[in-house]
Amino acid sequence: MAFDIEMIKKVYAEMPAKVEAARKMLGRPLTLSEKILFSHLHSDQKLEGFERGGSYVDFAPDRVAMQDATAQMALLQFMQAGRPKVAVPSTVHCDHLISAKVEAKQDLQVATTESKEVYDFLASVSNKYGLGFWKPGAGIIHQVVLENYAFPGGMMIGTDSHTVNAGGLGMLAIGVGGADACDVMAGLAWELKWPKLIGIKLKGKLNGWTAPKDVILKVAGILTVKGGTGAIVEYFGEGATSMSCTGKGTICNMGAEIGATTSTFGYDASMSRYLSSTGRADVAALADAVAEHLTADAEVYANPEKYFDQVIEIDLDTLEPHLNGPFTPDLATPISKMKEVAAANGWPTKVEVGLIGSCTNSSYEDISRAVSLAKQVAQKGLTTKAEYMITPGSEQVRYTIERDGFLDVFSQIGAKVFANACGPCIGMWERVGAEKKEKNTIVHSFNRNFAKRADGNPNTYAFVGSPELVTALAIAGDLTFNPLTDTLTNDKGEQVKLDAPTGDELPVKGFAVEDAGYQAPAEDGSKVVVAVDPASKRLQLLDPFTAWEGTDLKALRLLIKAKGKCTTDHISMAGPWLKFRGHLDNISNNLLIGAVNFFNEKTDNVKSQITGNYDTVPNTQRAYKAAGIGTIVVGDENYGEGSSREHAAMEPRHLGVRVVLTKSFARIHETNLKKQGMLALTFADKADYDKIQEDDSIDVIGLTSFAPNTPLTLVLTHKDGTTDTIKANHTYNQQQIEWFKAGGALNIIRKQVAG
Ligand code: MIC
Ligand code: SF4
Repeated sequence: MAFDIEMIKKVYAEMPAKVEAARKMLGRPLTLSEKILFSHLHSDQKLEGFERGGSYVDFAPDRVAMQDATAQMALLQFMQAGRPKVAVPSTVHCDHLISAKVEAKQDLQVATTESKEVYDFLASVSNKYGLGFWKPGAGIIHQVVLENYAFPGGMMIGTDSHTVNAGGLGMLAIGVGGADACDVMAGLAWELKWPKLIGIKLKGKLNGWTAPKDVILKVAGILTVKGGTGAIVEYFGEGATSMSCTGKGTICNMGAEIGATTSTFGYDASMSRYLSSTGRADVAALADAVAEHLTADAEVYANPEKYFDQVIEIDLDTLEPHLNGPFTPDLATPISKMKEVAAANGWPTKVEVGLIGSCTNSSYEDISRAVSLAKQVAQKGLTTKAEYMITPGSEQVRYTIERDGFLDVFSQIGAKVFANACGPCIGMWERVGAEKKEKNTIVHSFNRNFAKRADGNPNTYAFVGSPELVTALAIAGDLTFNPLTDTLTNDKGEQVKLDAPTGDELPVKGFAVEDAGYQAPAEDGSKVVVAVDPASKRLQLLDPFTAWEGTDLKALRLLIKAKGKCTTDHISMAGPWLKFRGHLDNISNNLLIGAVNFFNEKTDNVKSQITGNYDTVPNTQRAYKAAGIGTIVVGDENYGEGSSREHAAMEPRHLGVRVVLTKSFARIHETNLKKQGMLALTFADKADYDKIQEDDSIDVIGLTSFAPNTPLTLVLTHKDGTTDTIKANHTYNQQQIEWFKAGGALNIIRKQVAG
């Protein structure tokens, strides 16, 4: 039986009436996204015709998921909220803290010793407050959620940007910071700006070498890393219904890379098959009974232009396999053009390593299709030129592919199988020789390829492709190899072609697993004690941040003016720093160390206005803090793109940064800053970015009358005594202004829950 089946029954029982009420109120057919949004309004939220991209709306999500690297902060905050138990079904997944070094078993053992304190903390908090706990080795959060918890028409939030993966099962699943998760677990409403809607019609059917991944690689090329901001992407058409459920998951997963709030697909037979094969025929039967509400009204998909803000059409019959990269997931190149493009850009074309798996692409189907290529190596007398590595998404997938002989086939081409965890996808790859910083190319089926992300080497050129294409390129050892047209030389000196991949959507013999790695919480958790050692280097209980002083902010110093791409990986790096995710003061030592200083083009090297000398960003900021001087961080476009990690907002808050002023923000990061009581502002005139000078002292005027839709004024006093006055916009609503005044949202929740 499925987890939380009573909750799912309740959602479906209430859905028809809620959908009908919304349809009547709007007087028009509804998209699937609207049906799910309207049927999850919080009970205190009045039903009205919300403005897309305008209205802030309160929702009541069905569930919460957290992974170990973000759960620590989310749960440390939850512990302050004063509730005995979580208000909605919630789970914790241990996946981010496991390094990929030797192979699964050994690596897992190292992690469970190294991170014992953190795992024990997460297990005992889960036990106490009623959360399901998935042990290290159980799998990657999004795969485990898809296999166990996601359900069509549901709404969930998760403290990871790729929570959106569950859109593959027809959910609205949204990535948030830990403070948002804390609200929902505490029984409060969750607020989101009513999203815009992008409709993507998939014409034709996938065939040959083309995979679901290529759909999202193509979409990323069209929309870029910013194009989905504030929008839900809804896929439909023949290409959607003819694709597997896990393939849909891949597409939704990587929707995070276009900044989309989330992506989703209407309920169809592929989802029903997936639910049944993962032991949830009961959920499939319930979904079948309300199927008409789990997809858009027919008129919507017949005339999408009338109902979506933007419509994109992709023809799967002619879609080519793509490779996106390097250094950004939206630089899309069809494989047939790679020869030319790589030569023009000077990208190294020898593929050193091919990596498949991760939360994005580790379904049974993905692996079986990759296996069909690996088998051809022996059959055709080839040798695999690059190293090849696999990170299975869950123990259930791993166990099943081992049973079905796939791991044996992979081992024949020299593959290494890492633990069911994030590993190389998040810098937890102890790659031999990475410290030499050599220029080199890798290909992987993950979702992100920002600089240094996989192995810490800034000169690793990482390209994202489908598991099938990654496997073919690893066999060829060449980035420009086009398996559709090119041949390889075999051991007899003959020219051979790889046959197009084939595979099974789901295991013919069904999924199997011995120990899935789940631990249920105690019935009565009140006696469970959660201990945090005050001397711990990895965990630190939180102190509330101080409230706003009630005045304008005067004489803030510029900490850094970041140039160009500044993702959450630049603001709060992962890899070796993941171990401090539960210790705010220690992790603050990575504050903005990856950001490029506009004035000297260096990373982690900024001028201190106290000493006039250059030092690291954390040292400089700690000196300002000690001197009681507030500071400001200035950023470029889409600042905070990427992860949901709220550390990127809590670190500057903890160290005394008061304002982050940018040309634009990524959604989750902007909310995280607001939640932690920071001022997140944008230039009213983007050209004013150029007016910010290295020695500026900056006043923020207008805070005593801080109000929604009213810009603030910034006065920049330059070193030579001249000044510039500029306008800064913000998107704070009244509630969010209260967070700012209270010094952070948590200070308010604490009062609400106590009262
Ligand atoms: C990522 O893919 O960047 C991560 C690591 O999963 C993050 C979460 C984190 O920083 O802990 C994400 O995507 O939100
Ligand atoms: Fe883990 Fe990578 Fe997925 Fe993030 S994107 S959850 S790091 S596997």
